[in-house]
Amino acid sequence: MKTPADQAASWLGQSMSHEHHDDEAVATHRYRAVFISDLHLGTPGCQATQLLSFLKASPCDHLYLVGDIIDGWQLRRRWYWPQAHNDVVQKLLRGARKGTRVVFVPGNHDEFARGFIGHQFGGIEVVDEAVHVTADGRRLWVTHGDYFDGVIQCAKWLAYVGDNLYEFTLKLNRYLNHLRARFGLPYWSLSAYLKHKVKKAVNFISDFEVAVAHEARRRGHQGVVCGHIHRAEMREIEGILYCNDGDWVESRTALVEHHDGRLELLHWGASTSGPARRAALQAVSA
Ligand SMILES: [Mn+2]
Repeated sequence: MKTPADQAASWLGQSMSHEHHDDEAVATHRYRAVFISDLHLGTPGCQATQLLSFLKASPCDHLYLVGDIIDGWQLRRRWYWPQAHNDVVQKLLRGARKGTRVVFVPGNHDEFARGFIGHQFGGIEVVDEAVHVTADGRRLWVTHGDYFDGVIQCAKWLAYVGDNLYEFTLKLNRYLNHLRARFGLPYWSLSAYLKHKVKKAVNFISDFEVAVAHEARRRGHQGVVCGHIHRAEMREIEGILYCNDGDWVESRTALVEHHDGRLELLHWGASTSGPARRAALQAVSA
């Protein structure tokens, strides 16, 4: 017969040997679904450490990787793959192994994966697009969004030029934030600010959003989840719920579905350090 001490020891042993011990310790929520995109793993801009802490704190039943997960464009030019990027991939694979349904919808930066539609990588399903049904029965069309980007579709070389300019802005951004951190100022995204200003001026964002929402309606869905333009958003466009889960280069945002079907756009802690801040999830929209 087991003594209480034996039972405690075996319970402790079990919990200690649990592979997710660390993860469970920081997990504050379990979501029904999590949507993330535009991680751009393989580039210095990717905020992999922050992403990893978000993933650890946000276990879920369905995880959608909505494109531009691994940046094949940048990797082809210059190989960049630090340990933190490995850790993210391993976390995703482990999630799939542990019962999370992980769905990968490739984007334009990881279009190499579009050659493997219908296949699985370690339990991660690769699909061209998906339909997610929320707990309250809404059908959300899941697509990266680059099919709506006229510039990228019509002239790929132009997109490459824009990409180089973007890389430069991100470099400047890292430098500025390094200085800001020294002076104790919080993180601030220069590139997000610039792009917001510039693209707003040419109405790119609103054109994109309306085009995506219209296509979702044409297909008979109640909403759409996309990424691509690195601008997190959740709003209704002519009766269609338009959701953009943002990115992990600038804004560190994710779309989550709670178990009652409620959708929420999350912005992962604005600071890069401090356990209290790390744990802080700020809802930017309900
Ligand atoms: Mn993209």
